Amino acid sequence: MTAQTPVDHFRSGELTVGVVGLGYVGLPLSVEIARSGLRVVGFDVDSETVEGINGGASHIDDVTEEELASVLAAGRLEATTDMSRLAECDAISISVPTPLSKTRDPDVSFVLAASEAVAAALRPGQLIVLESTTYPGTTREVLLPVLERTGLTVGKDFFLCFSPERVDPGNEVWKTKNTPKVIGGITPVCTEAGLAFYERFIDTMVAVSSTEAAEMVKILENTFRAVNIALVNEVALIADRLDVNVWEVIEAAATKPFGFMKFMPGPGLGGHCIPVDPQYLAWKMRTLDYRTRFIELASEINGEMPEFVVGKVRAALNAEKKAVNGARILVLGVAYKRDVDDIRESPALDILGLLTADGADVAYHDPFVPELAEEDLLLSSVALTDEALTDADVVVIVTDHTDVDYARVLEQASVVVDARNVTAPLLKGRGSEVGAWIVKGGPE
Ligand code: SAJ
Repeated sequence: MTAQTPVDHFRSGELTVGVVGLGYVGLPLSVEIARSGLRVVGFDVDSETVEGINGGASHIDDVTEEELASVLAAGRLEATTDMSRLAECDAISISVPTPLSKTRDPDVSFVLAASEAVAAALRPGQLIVLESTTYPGTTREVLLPVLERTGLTVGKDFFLCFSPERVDPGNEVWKTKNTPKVIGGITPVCTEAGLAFYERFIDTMVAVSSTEAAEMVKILENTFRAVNIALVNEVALIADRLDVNVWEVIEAAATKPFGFMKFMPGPGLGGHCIPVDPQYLAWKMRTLDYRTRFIELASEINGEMPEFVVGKVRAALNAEKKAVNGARILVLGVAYKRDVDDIRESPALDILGLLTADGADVAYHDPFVPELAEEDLLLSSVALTDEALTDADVVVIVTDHTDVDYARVLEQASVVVDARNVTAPLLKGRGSEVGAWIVKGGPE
């Protein structure tokens, strides 16, 4: 019987796994690991989250209460705020937030706090994997020094990898287990240990040569989206000046069966991933005296879209000889994208702010967002009654939630601005409003 190597231990040994951060990444990951037969201790600083999970309540839509109940009943998952229990864990995955600070710089304070907690409990043989999206270099420059202050040596006493989370909340097809997962270690044996561990519950693992490569993979994936969304937003600004229907043009271009990938213009770029991740790379490159021009340009163009939509509202009111000042404006949808309740970086907040600044009397309806309490926006979602629609001088569709009756909106409202072209199927064949942004009322 050959002696067990550390890698063998991760491949087939009895393991206790720690997952730090029980959000949209950590909780699905915890359940997946527990379902593979391993014991999981979930760590979170929020005691309500911890109590909720231990009580069988899932705060993450992608984890059903049945899935949670089954691993709790099997005794393979428990949540705690006691970070000292990290010492019990053979493998530790860190998926804590990596937001932007107020000055739009990376805020790695959550990663640092997690690293300190892991270091305090670090013992020989442990595998540590950072999953939070961050700039290339974070694992080696931020995590590694904190862990090596213990006197233990990476690649010998403990193993350290980066493996980007690829969770797409609400995606019914691609889930934690079946989405290919990239991983890169500080040393080759770190990568081997990471692969051996994740292969126990992830269908497809993709090894790369370093933590920097793995960090860069995720940033590329989301920068790709931000830049391509900015491209179609600029095409929208161009088409508007040429009086061309941008939505028609993109749908027709998308019939090309190769060499084209469809992105759609909209009111701007929202969410906690796509607007944020590229800025992590831009910041890192500024420290190396390099300007990431595509990222900056994409941010500039995506950032122009809220004002472009407000310009359409202004034009629609102007056609009725009305000013924005004092106008009653109803915004439909404030979440950052369809059928989610997340308002982080949502362009709707910019649009509401711009209209309010111009003196408009704004209201919003969003079935997923009952209350808004952002800086100087204190609003509650109004019921989408006929009266709410007829009373408004302009109704602006900013987020195209599925369960809104857009036919009724078109029927009841006198002026409609559609920033998502969601009304197109209803307007087909009824004249030029399709794809005009101002789809009812407005300039002749
Ligand atoms: N958006 C457009 N036009 C598009 C696509 C998106 O304006 O063609 C806007 C959305 O309305 C939203 C923002 O961009 O405001 C981001 O949209 P997104 O579709 O990229 O959705 P996210 O932020 O939920 O991105 C996540 C990402 N997942 C992770 O980073 C783990 C991304 O990698 C996924 O590809 C994406 O979900 C997805 O496919 O939905």
